Amino acid sequence: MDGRELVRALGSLGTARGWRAARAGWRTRRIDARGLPVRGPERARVPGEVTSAEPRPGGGVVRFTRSELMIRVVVGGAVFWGWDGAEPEPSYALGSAVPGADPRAVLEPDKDGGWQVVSERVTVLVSRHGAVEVRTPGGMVLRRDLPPRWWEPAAGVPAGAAPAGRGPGDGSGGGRPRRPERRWTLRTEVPADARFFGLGGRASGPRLPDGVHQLWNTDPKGPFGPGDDPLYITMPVLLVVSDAGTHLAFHDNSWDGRVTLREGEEGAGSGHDRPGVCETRMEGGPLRCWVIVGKPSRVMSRWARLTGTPAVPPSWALGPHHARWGFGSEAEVRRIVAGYQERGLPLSAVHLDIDHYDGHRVFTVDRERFPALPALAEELRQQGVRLVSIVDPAVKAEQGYAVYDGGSAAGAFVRDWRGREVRGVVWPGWCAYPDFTDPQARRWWGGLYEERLAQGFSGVWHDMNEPVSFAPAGDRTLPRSARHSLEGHGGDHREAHNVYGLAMARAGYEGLRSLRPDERPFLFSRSGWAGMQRYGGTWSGDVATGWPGLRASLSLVLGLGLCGVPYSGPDIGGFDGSPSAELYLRWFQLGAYLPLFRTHAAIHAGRREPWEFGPEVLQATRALLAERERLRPYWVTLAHLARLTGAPYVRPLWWGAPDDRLLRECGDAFLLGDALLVAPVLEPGVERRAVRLPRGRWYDTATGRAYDGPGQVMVEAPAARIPVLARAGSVVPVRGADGRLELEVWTPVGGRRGGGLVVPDAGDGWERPEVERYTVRLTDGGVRVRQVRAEGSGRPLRPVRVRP
Ligand code: NBV
Repeated sequence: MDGRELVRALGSLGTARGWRAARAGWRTRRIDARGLPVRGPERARVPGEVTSAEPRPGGGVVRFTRSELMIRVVVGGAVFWGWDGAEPEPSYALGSAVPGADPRAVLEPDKDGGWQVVSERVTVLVSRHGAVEVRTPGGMVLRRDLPPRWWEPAAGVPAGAAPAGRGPGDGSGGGRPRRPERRWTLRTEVPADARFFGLGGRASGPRLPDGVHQLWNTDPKGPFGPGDDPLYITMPVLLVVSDAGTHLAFHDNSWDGRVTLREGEEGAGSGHDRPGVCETRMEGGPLRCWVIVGKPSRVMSRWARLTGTPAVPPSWALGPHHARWGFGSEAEVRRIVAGYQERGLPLSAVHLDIDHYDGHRVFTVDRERFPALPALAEELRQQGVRLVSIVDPAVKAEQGYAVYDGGSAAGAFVRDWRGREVRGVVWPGWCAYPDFTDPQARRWWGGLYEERLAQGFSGVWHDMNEPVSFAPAGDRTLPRSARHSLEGHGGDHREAHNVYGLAMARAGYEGLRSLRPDERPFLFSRSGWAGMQRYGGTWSGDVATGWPGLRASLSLVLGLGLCGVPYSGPDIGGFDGSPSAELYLRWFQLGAYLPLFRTHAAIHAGRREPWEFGPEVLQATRALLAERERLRPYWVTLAHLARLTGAPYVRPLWWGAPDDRLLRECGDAFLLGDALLVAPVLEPGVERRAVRLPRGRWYDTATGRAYDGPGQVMVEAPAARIPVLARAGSVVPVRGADGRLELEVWTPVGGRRGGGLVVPDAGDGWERPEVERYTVRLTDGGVRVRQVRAEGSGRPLRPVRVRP
């Protein structure tokens, strides 16, 4: 416990909740002391020498004296490898249709006594001692995994034996597991110039710094900044970008772990390159990995194919949201909505936090403060404003409370090794936790959303699902020995923890889908794991108010996008305290160009309404809100393109040019789709800022001034403006003055073609709108825009406006 923690721990003892939390922490330790396997002396094991190999579809199995490795290239080019019997499934990350083996990929001996699988997109080489190298078809080395190392009880465990928690008596029932899991370590070398991205939502990025990155979803116990790691969403998904190529590596393993990164150095020591190193250590679970190689767009499209395409939010969710912990009453909600309307500020949604619950009980309403929620919801809906509800997983353990009684009767709550319901402490006091890894519990939970729909809510916001149980110190979550179903395989919280939020999202999403089959659910979740995009998005969590928090907001959104989770955004203004007018405005400017555009703050924090910061801020936010609405068709297009191609809406500048080293370093600007480059101001007192441009011509959308990339330029960024540049030749669908979709076309450079895709809004149901394709050319007669159709290209049917 560090000093800060100790002070906080002692302070919390002064309240009833603090005492309960202290008891919960103590109970957790006691339960774990008896419920976790005892770790005795261990010894390290490596695979040994290669002995034989056996071809199988897409690759084959290579055997070593003490281990075996299976390699499979699947259709589309992703590579899977797994040690000691690990297969792609079962997996929480993978979508419903895991691609089949690519029959053209064949295992064959290589000249050094090892084996190789050559496929169209990638070559995998396995050395005699179990090192695995991934190369491009041109022979460039993208990564080299050294032979892995396992730690196992010194007494010896046969290679490939079933891990703990899988045998009879070791499942979700009870009893101490027979023996500990095998921990493992894998050291990977990457090119000296490689840069690392991803690992879930990280506050210090998007280029990940050297050092240790934990893989354990964590509520950081208060507002966080760039130095805090880990946060709510961790995932073993790493994107590695180097001159040799880009690849994504995913260790499909939800156990507690850590990734230690060290960037390499070119020409280090006697002129040799020092490779970059990534060391992955996991406390248990399978040693298996997916590797996807190619251009960033291709990598992300394969990743979406593997883990499922991102849910498309309903169009209204792409508009502005206003949230607040502590509205406290219907009257206050009305006051806020009226405040927007009176000032001509568009608003799409209002979010109600835990203060609208009855005594913090999930799926209830405080009837004194919110006596007629369905009527309020309807009234707001008439005004074009939706209501979104927070949903916490912890259920007050109180007999007579229908949700608790129902969950208990359904056997839906997590139990300890003795078979008793696990208790934790959250807002309502002592709570039980649904086991979302149990399909039956998910069904039960999903049905509860009927109550939310009946209250008039249009979407849900999952919170506290790391999951959190308050404790004055240490890990604020369930005991690691707590039992989980894990889809019937049985296991404990060490394996279930990181997928808890993901499984809760699944429960909510599937519940909403079956309750309201004609509408796409709107769901976003604080915690999650690889694959969570199938069910919805996320948000920053409690980002600290301050300039570092503003920077962290962008890092989170970019990093999550590269892990396949494209819909997210920060609490505009930060979660705690009171931002200055300048900071609030700069945050609002950034938020207006991120997928989830939402102001939010803690119960005792200062105001976050745009009119609370003076007339200049109000005027500037009004313009931003109007621009967000004007760009709504572009946002709808980006949401559908994320579904179709896996490309995040918000992309790093190196997206189209991963070999541009200067762009790889650049974390203070981003691409919004193919057309726009957004350069937010992330520091105080700035009037102009440097922007690094990718290749091509870029127009400042405010002044029309053209800049040619690659290179760095200075652009004007006075307080009221966020620099946004448009790529020459791009087509941006916008909402015209009459509300119809128009094409804003940015003049291409002479002799170069441009173009773009547009996906019209087909409502909030499941209809798949047709993608429109446009080409743009600069001819003697001016800018020529054509729509490409099956029967040949022709004039676009939509109005066109050429800019600048
Ligand atoms: O429900 C209250 C808050 C919520 O406003 C916030 O957005 C979440 O990240 N919640 C955390 C729980 C309490 C945090 C101190």
